[in-house]
Amino acid sequence: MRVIFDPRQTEHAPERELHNGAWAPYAEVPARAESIAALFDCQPARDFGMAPLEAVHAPEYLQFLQDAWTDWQQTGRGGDAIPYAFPVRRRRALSLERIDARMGRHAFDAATPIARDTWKSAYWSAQTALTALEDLLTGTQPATFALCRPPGHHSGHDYMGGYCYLNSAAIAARHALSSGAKRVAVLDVDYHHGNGTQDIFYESADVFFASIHADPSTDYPFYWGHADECGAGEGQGTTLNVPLPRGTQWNAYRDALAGVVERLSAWKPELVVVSFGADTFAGDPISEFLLRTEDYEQMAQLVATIGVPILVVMEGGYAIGDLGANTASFLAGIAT
Ligand code: Q9C
Ligand code: ZN
Repeated sequence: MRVIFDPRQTEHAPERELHNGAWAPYAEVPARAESIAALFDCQPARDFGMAPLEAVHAPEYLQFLQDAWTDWQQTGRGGDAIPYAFPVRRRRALSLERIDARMGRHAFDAATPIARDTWKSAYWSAQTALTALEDLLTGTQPATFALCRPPGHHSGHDYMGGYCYLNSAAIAARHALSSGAKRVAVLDVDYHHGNGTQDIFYESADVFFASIHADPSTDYPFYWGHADECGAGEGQGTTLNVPLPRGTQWNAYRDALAGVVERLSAWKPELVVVSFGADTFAGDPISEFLLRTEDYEQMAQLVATIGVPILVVMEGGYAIGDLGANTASFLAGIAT
């Protein structure tokens, strides 16, 4: 399997996050990516520039991500920039200058700090996905792996959240369309619903977004990912959400995935982008599904039955001691 990993992605290192209302060490640490990279012969990212990012994210949001840490430092506070006040829906779309207001305007949670090197790492995370996409489209292999960090699937058109700043999977999917693909599927198997990706493609007929995730009635991100969210406008019917209860094991997960794979196969995508999170693992410290290492190989084999090229993009997974083995298990199943 061709694996793209850019070491600049490990420079992003926030100190702490607000986890269930209390300060906790930041779970999305550089060692996550390093523990996976150590198992493969990785190639660095190539630079596709800003245009593919601008095709997904608002220019003002991209500028905000580049400015936020410096602007925050200029208040004299030190530490990571953390949003704490949010414009609730129905407020006017005010465009305020103060960094505190800009933080809230571009975030949906307080769990996603901006540290000194956040922009650099997020930029190279997106470029990692673009590089793996190009290698997939120009090569002969059935799949490539973008070892992205920070993750992306909670990030929307103009917002960050859930450890995500730039939506690398969405950026790759849209770049595939601009490179000539007509129908691209994004299959999100992270424990958490991929709300950012869903929002980005909610009204798009050329991208099918399907997600299996913890029921948002009980789990983050709460306000997206319910089974009745099916897309809108031209995208009506091209969003599919399958929420599963806490405690889900492989047998029930497999049945849900089989149904999703059937729907995707019937839609006939030319390419599948898999948002792969290993936080469905039984030992994950922040999640409540019960998959085992060997289940990931079977999961991938089922996904591979769709029979089209597959770009695997790394999302979450926080059991660092098992993350490499779980990811390798998935990649083994994709390639066989
Ligand atoms: N107890 C990804 O896996 N923590 N992001 C919320 C819930 C944020 C997870 C607190 C979890 C984000 C990419
Ligand atoms: Zn997750």
